[in-house]
Amino acid sequence: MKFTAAVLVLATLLASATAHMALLYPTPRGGYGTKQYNGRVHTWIGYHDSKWTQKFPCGGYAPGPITKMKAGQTINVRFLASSMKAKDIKKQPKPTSKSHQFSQARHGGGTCEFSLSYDGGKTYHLIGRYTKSCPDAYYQWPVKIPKNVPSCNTKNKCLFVWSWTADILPQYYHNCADIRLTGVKKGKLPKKSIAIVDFKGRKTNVRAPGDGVKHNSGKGPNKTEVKNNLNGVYAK
Ligand SMILES: *[C@@H]1O[C@H](CO)[C@@H](O)[C@H](O)[C@H]1NC(C)=O
Ligand SMILES: [Cu+2]
Repeated sequence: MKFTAAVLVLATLLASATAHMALLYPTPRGGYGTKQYNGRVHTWIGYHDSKWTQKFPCGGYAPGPITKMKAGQTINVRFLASSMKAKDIKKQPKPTSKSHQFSQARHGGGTCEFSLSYDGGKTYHLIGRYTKSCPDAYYQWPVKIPKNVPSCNTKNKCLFVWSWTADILPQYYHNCADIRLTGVKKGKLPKKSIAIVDFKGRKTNVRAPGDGVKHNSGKGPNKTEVKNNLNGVYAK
């Protein structure tokens, strides 16, 4: 009995060490299915264990697979919860009932920001944002690449970035997908950057407002914010 309890506690600790959220599509550095995948991609910046320290930017992973994107294209972003089954990773799951769901460490939601970096994570250009109910693996989150951005083809420098400031914990997540972007001549990048908080050298104890839903799916993307994302409202 004692042994079983100890094993259970250990199993729970191990699960909680990796039970967070990550970018699933576009595939980030260190993401599911990549060579560097070590299960740590869904940890916050500053997380460390005996094998790994999650660093800023991009978790500290080496460049990964390249996703091609075009100016004006809508990217239907997907998220990974560590308890998702292969079939739910393969095909976008929809919330059907509260009792039959995979668990997601959503931390009460928070603010997700989406940005482009053309310099490998030195500077960021905000292109999209969802507040309160993000992230959630039971939904897709449309983000539009602005139609007037320049091309980006420099090896290892072009990134589509998801950052998340969680609600119930002061944790900051940062995943980067390597991209090749076909843009326009004399294009312009949005001027606003992203929030970069909650790790050493940055403003700490920052929590974004959330939806209060911790492990189940929430209500998904706010409809007004979907429109805003598709209309480039955040990409100024
Ligand atoms: C949806 O987003 C809009 C625009 O940001 C905001 O005014 C509204 O309160 C949000 N609705 C909910 C239910 O959070
Ligand atoms: Cu977490």
